Amino acid sequence: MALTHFASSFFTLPTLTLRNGSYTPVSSKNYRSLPPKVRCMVATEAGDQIVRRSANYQTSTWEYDFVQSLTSKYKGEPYTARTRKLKAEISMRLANASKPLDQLELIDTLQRLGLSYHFVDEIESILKSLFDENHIQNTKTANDLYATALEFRLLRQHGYKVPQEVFNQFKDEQGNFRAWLHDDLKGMLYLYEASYLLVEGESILDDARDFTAKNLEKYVKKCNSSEYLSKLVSHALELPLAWRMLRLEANWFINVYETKTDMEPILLELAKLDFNMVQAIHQEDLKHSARWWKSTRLGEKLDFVRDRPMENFLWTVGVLFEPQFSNCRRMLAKFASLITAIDDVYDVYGTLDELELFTDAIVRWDLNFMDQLSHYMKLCFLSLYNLVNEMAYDILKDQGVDILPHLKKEWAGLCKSYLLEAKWYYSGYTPSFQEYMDNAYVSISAPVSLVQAYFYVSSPTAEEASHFMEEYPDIIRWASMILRLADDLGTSSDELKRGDVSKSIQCYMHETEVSEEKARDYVKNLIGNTWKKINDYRFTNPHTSQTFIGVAMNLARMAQCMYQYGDGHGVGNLETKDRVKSILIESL
Ligand code: 0FV
Ligand code: MN
Ligand code: MN
Ligand code: MN
Ligand code: MN
Repeated sequence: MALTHFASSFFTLPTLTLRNGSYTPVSSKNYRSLPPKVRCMVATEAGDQIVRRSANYQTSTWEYDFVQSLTSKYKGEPYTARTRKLKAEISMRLANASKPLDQLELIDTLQRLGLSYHFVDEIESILKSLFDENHIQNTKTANDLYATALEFRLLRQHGYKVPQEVFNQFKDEQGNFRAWLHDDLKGMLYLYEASYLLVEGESILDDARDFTAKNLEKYVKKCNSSEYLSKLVSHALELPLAWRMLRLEANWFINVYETKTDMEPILLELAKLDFNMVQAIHQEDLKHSARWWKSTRLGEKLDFVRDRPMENFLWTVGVLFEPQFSNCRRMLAKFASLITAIDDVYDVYGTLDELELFTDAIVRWDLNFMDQLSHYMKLCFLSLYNLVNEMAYDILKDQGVDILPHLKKEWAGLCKSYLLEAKWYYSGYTPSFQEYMDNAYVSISAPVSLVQAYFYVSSPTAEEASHFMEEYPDIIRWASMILRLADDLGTSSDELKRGDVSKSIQCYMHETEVSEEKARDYVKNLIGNTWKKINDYRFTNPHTSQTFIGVAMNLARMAQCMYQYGDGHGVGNLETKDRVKSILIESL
């Protein structure tokens, strides 16, 4: 094997056109002089051996038989009867609470316990009337930071844009938050959580976040960490409520709420019962999608790919957990397993020639093209072809809409973005940060996943579906960017070691010549700024399906969860194992 076997065409410029305009090379500075650690080459003459890279991924931690053996007793009567009774009692409490603050506290607790999806209409009507009447601000709770921040957060979470100026009353003449607030721990915690509902340019909330974070950190250092409020504070500083994966948060909060001195047993009982009943549904969805993945035999025949049906299913629970979305969860989990495998084909195993042929086959969506593919690529192609068609058939029979053209377009887009990265890799090219992101928000597979989820959760007519695809709402891009950036923070160090394209951090370092630490800070900052755009999207697009907006936000949350402690997806670290256990295996 010699480097000369590298076809010179590897070093020609990529020619693909991106979704957002055409590709332009920057300068020779953007090219490596030699290919990186070369462990992969293409056979240019008969008899040449193809040496491929390997990611050395560990085998799955979860045995197939173990997954299939999961069962739960929390099904059917008498659990549903008990749930109905508890729900009715809590509805009464929501309606009869005498003060607005009592109602708000109850709503907050229901949300944190993962129960608010049972009380959507009641909560909406309470918040609407609070917003219309401006209750808290007009009453003597006005100078209560805790009450003001709680109301602000709940209203913003539900799409009401309360002005940030409600917090001006807590500032002095110089515009600083008043000194006495330092002693109001609860108020500061609630202001901190509220500040994450900000949109671009809201400097009062930016200041509020910095001010409260600084003071809460001081407090945490000297507090008794076993107290209820202290637990909430440490938890919030780790990751704010607005960015947390809902099911994991509910599971955590139920356990903490149980230790609260004045907790309400009826809320705790329903929370546990509901969590367990929903978990029973998740287990069936998990078993279904794991059976499908096993039946493709891709994990076994393509031994270089990540075989992660459990982790892939966890993603889908992060995206939508409610019982009625079983079909969507099952389909998204199957796709996630396939996407994870195909991503490894492009990033690790495939030769550039193979990848070009595969991309071509997907773009053409043509079975006749299959005989051009090598054996392992035929497996990938046909399983993907069948799954996409299965999904299109699902929607056609259930909703009467033919979405196959939309799905084909998304998949062509994803594969083209994968191929462009592969070309960058083989030509030793480092794109500018912007050029990288314009492609990488697609190559993280979030747009494909969100578009697919959209057809399930919004049940659009043919016209609505076409309109959606033409408009391609910005929130798809913002959520996808967060997934991409969080993934790069968690995975790019290993990716570069094994030989992969420069990711956001490296592109930024290359472009601006800053340290890795600075580049990572930049990326983290960008995640925060992208959340501001998502928040704004909700206020300015009241006609977009709220369920779909929730799905997009949940994908961003799930990304921050999965990569919170490094590569929770590919490596299957201890944190992911614990999360899988508490969400999918152990009942409360
Ligand atoms: C990430 O892997 C990966 F496989 C993802 C995000 C797919 C599963 C999840 C969903 C479909 C939501 P990796 O870090 O290798 O991805 P890149 O794009 O960096 O190669
Ligand atoms: Mn990739
Ligand atoms: Mn990859
Ligand atoms: Mn790659
Ligand atoms: Mn990655």
